Amino acid sequence: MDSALVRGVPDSFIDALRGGSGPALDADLAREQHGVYVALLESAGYAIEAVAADERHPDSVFVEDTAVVVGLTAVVARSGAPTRRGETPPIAAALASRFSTTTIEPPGTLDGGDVMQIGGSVYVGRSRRTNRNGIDQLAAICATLDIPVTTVDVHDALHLKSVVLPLDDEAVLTTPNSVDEQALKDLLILYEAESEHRRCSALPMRDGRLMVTANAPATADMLAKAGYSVVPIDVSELQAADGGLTCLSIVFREP
Ligand code: CIR
Repeated sequence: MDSALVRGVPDSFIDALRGGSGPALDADLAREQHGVYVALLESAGYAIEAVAADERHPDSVFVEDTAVVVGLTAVVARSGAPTRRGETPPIAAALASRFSTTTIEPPGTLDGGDVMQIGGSVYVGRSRRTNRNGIDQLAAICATLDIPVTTVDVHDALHLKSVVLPLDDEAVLTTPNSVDEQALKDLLILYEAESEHRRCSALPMRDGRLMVTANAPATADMLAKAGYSVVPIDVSELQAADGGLTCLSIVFREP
């Protein structure tokens, strides 16, 4: 059985971290869009485990950043954003009931949004949030599981998966000039439409459909022509706080 761990949107979401400026964030709209996202995952057959919203942590809806499941191990992250480090305990507890658990220790930092799993390999973004020491700790865990790890320098994005998104077992959707693409040479790279710079996020679901953000119709069209079964979804308010589709869940197979 495949499960998705999600977390509700707190009212404090209006204070979420964001790289740029823009209109004030709207927690009610974010909650509504998040509800559609969760319903879509449910319609694809995921068992949903919803962790209660946490008012003390405005960014806690972006649950992907708090932990990574590799094999039968859950790695509890240590965010490069100190204000996000208190988000992990309930997520760690939910995962500890299924997996053996280990934690990224200081001075390592790692955000789950920098960890991409595709075709049996792990790619980790070295970014403002994830440092060398954090990557080394994750790589040591993966080495015990025989999972190859490749570091990808992220030049111009918050996280690796802000701009490089797995579409299936071999292809990624990428924003040009955002990461060291040489590190992705074993993957098939599809590019986001130029007119939609940084707008597109995508999430492949277990039933074969591909969630794609509704504000990137040209990219969605390209993906549909490439054979993907695209389902558009509007998560604009969550994107306004620098989130994408992957960051709203931790998806795993029940052991
Ligand atoms: C942050 O800056 O941490 C949040 N406002 C956005 C996190 C998005 N997470 C992700 O892409 N994995």
